[in-house]
Amino acid sequence: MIESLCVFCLVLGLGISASAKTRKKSKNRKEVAARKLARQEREAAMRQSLLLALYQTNAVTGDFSTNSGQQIRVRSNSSQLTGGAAAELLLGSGLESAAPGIRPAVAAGDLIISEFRVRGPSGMNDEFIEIYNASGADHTVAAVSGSGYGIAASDGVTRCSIPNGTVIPNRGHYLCVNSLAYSLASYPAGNGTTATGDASYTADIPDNAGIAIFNNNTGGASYTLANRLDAVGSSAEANTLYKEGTGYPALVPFSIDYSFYRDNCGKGGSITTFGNCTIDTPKDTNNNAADFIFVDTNGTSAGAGQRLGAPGPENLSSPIQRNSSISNALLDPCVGKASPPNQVRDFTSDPPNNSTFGTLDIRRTFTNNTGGNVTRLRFRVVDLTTFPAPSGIADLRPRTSTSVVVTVDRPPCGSGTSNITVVGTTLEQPPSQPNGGGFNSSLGAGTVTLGTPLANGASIDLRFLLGIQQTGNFKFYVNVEALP
Ligand SMILES: [Ca+2]
Ligand SMILES: [Ca+2]
Repeated sequence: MIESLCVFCLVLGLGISASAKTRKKSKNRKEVAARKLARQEREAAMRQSLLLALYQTNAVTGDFSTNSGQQIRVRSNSSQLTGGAAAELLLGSGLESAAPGIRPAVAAGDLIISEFRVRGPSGMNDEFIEIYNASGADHTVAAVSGSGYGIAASDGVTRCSIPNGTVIPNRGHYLCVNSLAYSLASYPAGNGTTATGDASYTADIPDNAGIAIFNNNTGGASYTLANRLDAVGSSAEANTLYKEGTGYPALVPFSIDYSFYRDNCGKGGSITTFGNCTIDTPKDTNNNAADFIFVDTNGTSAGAGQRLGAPGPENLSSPIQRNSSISNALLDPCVGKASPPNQVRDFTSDPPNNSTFGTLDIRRTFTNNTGGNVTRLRFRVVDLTTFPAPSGIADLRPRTSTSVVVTVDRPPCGSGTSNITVVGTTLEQPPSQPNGGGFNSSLGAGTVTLGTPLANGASIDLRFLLGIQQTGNFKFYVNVEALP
């Protein structure tokens, strides 16, 4: 069962021409390498410009026919959404209550590397490694040897240790960062906390090098396959201990705001694959190339797939996926899901806000069924149509919205209406997302706080505002992340 919320589906066509790569030789290798990097970064910048330019030049597509399922037809030249089955907000089934079992020892796959990068806008040391508890229960760290679990790069050098006794909640995270240049420490996390490292290091991890987590931090001969919990590395990594399968496609080392994160929808980050997500937790088939999705905030082509998205590092304080205990319903159950006020199509062009063809505004009512207060609530985009969407597929850009008052009819239908406030959601930054959000971006419901929690059984009306850079069929799935 999938716990993702499908919030929708839109259009314009973008053709990104593959940039030609020129290769020049020089006698001085160092100089060549430096120049190559500079050229690659220029090209990355050009791609960004191209992306922006295309916003201006795309022609509006007319009426789009749709398939069934999650897709919705959008008429870009009229004020009406056309028929088609509206997308569902799907809530999950119960991964919520993990059996409180005692595990004899940590096993491979219990703790996995769920997201990482080894370079960023602040350079080669702008790195983080996020660990996820996939064991199905809260996990108390108890190393086989040494003082904790070790997170090491393929040079065999331990970068971070997770100390014995540390409790990582079921589906919770632990964050290891390079303190020299990690640039996402201000990304929102829990109540008043941000995505600072739970542990840190200073030794650079080379581009495309592998990383692994072990059941000990003794290192040396104790870093073996038998002691390994998980690994991720590129196809350029020679040491198979530090990757699974042949590895993710090696990256051209641009200093961009990128990350690799584990697919938690089941479509491999495909922009064009419609239909419900098939999973809602990080995928680990022990094949890095199939499990990880590359994203960056400019939709750059760096060798491992191209899609607009954002890093989203999570630490011990970050909210945890609770799809199954926070339900959602139509804002106005008396009308269809694709009709106002549940879904509003605004055709006002607003290029500076990544909404050249207007916006799609999706409103839903969320109810806290966790059994206690919710003090932090946000939504992570696990699947959507976005840049670079081919013609006929919408290019959506999740963006920050403010609260609006709307009129709703609520059961018993037809017996009178009322005005309610639909609370806006905030695209969480950093990372700066000047092109709007994308895959793995998060949208926070800022009115839910420690001081103003959402009580058990209580509901909140929220909206998701999506800029439209190209019209067409669309999809939009999110995971609910919350804290008690
Ligand atoms: Ca690095
Ligand atoms: Ca694995």
